[in-house]
Amino acid sequence: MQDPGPASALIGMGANLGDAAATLRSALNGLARLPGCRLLRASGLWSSAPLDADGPEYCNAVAELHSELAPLELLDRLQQLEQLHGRVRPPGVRNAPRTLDLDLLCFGDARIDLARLSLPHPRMHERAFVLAPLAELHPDWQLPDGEPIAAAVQRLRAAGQQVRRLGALTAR
Ligand code: A4P
Ligand code: MG
Repeated sequence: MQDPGPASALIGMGANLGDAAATLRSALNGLARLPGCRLLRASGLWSSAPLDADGPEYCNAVAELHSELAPLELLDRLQQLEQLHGRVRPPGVRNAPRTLDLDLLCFGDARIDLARLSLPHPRMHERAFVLAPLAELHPDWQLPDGEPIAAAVQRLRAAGQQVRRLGALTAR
């Protein structure tokens, strides 16, 4: 894989075990301190029911970093942060509840198709819990078919994906 060079990286943050809001604040702090990265901005904190999954309500957010790390190096760092926050992956359980999930949504306009890293994140455009916070950072974003992000959030809400903004997300 060719290194795409420094780029803006979008990170989808999620948690639904423990004090999810506190975990996302702590994770944002962790993102802000990653070597070779600079935190550009973060969305608010959003709440939603688990989608295609069981368990408690989720807190979600999206953060944007400037990254000088290559995409796979950044993914390694995100997985280390998940571990630091007590992430357990029960074998064979899809979408298990988690203390912290950090997905790499986009890395500039890099396209990567590896088992370890698929970019852009293949499910990001089907999910109101990703698109509603992303729309705060990039209101002019368009889905691959040209649909404006605000229209996509409205469509997903109308289809039953309720998302609610809880407030600001600040690093602690
Ligand atoms: N992987 C491949 N591409 C990527 C990428 N772009 N970013 C690999 C991060 N990881 C990527 O991930 C499984 C494998 O995907 C890893 O080995 C990684 O190398 P994981 O974090 O271990 O497991 P996961 O999070 O359960 O999988 P995934 O695919 O990230 O799950 P989803 O699709 O993100 O769904 N409902 C609400 N309301 N809020 C949520 O946050 N999250 C999920 C998880 C389901 N329902 C939800 C939420
Ligand atoms: Mg994940």
